[in-house]
Amino acid sequence: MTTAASNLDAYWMPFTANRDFKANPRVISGASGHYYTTDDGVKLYDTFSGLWTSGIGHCHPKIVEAVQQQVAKLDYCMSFQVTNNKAIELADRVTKMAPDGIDHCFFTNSGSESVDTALKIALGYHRARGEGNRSRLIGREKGYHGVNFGGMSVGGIVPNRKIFSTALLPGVDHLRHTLDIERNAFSRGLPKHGAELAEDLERLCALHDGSNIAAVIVEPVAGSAGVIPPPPGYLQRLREICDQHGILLIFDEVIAAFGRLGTPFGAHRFGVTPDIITTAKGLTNGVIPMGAVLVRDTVYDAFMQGPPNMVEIFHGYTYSGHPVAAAAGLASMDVYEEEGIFEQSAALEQQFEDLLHSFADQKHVIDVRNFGLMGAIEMAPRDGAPGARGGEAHKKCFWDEKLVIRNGMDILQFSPFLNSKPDEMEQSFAAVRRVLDSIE
Ligand code: PXG
Ligand code: PLP
Repeated sequence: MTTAASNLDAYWMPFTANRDFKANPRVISGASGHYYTTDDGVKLYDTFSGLWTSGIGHCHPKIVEAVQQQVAKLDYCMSFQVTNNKAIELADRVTKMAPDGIDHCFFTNSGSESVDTALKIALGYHRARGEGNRSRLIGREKGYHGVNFGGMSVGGIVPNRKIFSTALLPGVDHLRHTLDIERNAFSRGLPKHGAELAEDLERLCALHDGSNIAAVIVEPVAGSAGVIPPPPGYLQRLREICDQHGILLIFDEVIAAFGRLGTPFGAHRFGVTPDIITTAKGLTNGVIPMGAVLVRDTVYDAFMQGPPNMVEIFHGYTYSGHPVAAAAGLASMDVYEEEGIFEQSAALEQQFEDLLHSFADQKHVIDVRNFGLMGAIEMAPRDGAPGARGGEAHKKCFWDEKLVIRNGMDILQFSPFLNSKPDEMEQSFAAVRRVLDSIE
């Protein structure tokens, strides 16, 4: 790569082994469609749609044009007590795409901000209804809800929490995770066993009394922890228990929304409607940072009381509903609809599942999991060196096969484009196979 090493030192990279990276930097400077390019013109195939973000592909002309036009017309305007036309339009558009009953949209700038916003909305909702005692929040082990204090507290990925353990929110409990390799290894789609784990919520209601619990937050399919689809009936059961106890159900759809599961939202795919949905990533196809929290009428309406000249929720970001981000969002919605992106995603699911499961007999592989266009190949860790195999696979794919893949420790994750070309998807997995063949 031609980027001068001296330029690199100032940059403290997120979720990256900085020293290892800087010894051998992997720097992208361009992208088009399904490929990245480096400074020196090397073309790489992207197997992860950015970071689960860019399902339509990179630099889609329609989104690029919308952003260019918007930035020249209205670059920014105050977001509190004034707004811009594009934010209004996007809120309307996204809520129309959302499940029935989810009719209001609060903008943020990322998934992490969406999650912290959703948790605050949940607490405010109960308080507005005179149930301020409902303050407990329930997450799930292995959940990822971003890195801000609220999302980290309800999250369940140990290294993300470990060094901040004294600063986590009080009053948070976790359901057990549903990953059960012993019983469910190599399941295609939803795993058979584990629906009973939803009863953990009943146990927590019995312990604290359900009337003290504000909200439960789960990813419909856990993403970051290595693609953990729910057992059939699990999400339905969470919904039932929440209804019985007056608890809000939050689906964190930062990954699942906008076609990743072949439907507009994960909620559609599972036929379960939560009270609040958090999104980001695919909202703008990753082009401009933006997130959104979508809420039911009942939640919004609970805030709309008291003197009408008073702010109803003392919360918001300088860049909430940013006009350039909203323009990127609107163009993304156009492309999703005009190009039938969600239908394309659904049509690719079987091929993707078959390709992933062809790794079942590969050495080191102990599980393969998939649902929609989310997939993972889990390798056993090398003795005394957890994460080494996954890290080597990532680097070998990059350097030897011109393929960008994502690994979380020894789990390889795949998030193909929603409009992937079948032959390119096949070739990319053939390359991954060559790499895994070469890893001890
Ligand atoms: N919730 C969920 C369900 C996510 O997947 C976030 C919240 C946080 O979003 P921001 O925009 O603040 O990063 C996410 C983000 C991975 C990976 O390797 C996944 C995410 C981010 C980085 C890596 O799976 N998801
Ligand atoms: N810190 C300071 C000093 C600020 O003035 C602001 C916003 O005005 C923030 C943090 C929050 O920034 P944002 O609204 O971009 O999240």
